Amino acid sequence: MEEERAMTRILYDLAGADPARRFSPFCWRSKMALAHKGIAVETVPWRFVEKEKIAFSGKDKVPVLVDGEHVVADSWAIADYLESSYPDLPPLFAGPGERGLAKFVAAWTDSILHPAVFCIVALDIVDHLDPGDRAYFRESREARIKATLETWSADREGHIAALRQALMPLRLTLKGQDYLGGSAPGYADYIVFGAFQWARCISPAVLLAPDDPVFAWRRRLLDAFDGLGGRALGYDG
Ligand SMILES: N[C@@H](CCC(=O)N[C@@H](CS)C(=O)NCC(=O)O)C(=O)O
Repeated sequence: MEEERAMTRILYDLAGADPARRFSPFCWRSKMALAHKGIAVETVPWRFVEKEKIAFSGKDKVPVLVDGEHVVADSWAIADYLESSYPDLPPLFAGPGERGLAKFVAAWTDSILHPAVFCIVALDIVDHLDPGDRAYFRESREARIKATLETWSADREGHIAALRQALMPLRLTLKGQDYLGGSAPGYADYIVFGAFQWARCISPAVLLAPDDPVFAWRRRLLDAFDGLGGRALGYDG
């Protein structure tokens, strides 16, 4: 670990059994934000039970960014850190107003979108986890949802229909503009995109219909930054 930290810039990034399978929605926010700014980073695969590996950050969750002397945990804190430390690189927020609105987007994503995606992909996550992570993931998530993952994720088709319904505000917005911030992508887009990357990297479920404006928006973001998202190990759904 000391060796890893001695290197310039590192992002601890949740991985499955295959270290190339990087499925954390929060880590995707940070990876897209770093790419948006054109900041190179080495990502280090991290598993749920490897708490001691990131204990130096004071947190038990990823993403954790180590940038030279600076250690920043939490995706929102990382976005703020990047904005304030690299003000000359392309901004993640067009201004303080857009940053404020992005807080709403994060709250909507965390409270509505993530639960809607989780009930579709929960069992696929278990299937792709490192064996050492499986019991921890199941116990911690079942305690949180107060149900078994199997009960929670029964009726996948019904959950996909409910997700598509929940996406209506996003769909209506993206009917009239290419990105949430207008004509160019910004941090609000990466927040929402992280949820779709979570699903795409871990589950063969098809979340979006090809004629949905959300589908075209996701395609644009999959192709951004030389296909950073699109090239990631995952499925085509
Ligand atoms: N608010 C945090 C949430 C980060 C988070 O929940 N990360 C998950 C991976 S997607 C995690 O590390 N979980 C560890 C655990 O559940 O023990 C952020 O925005 O970075």
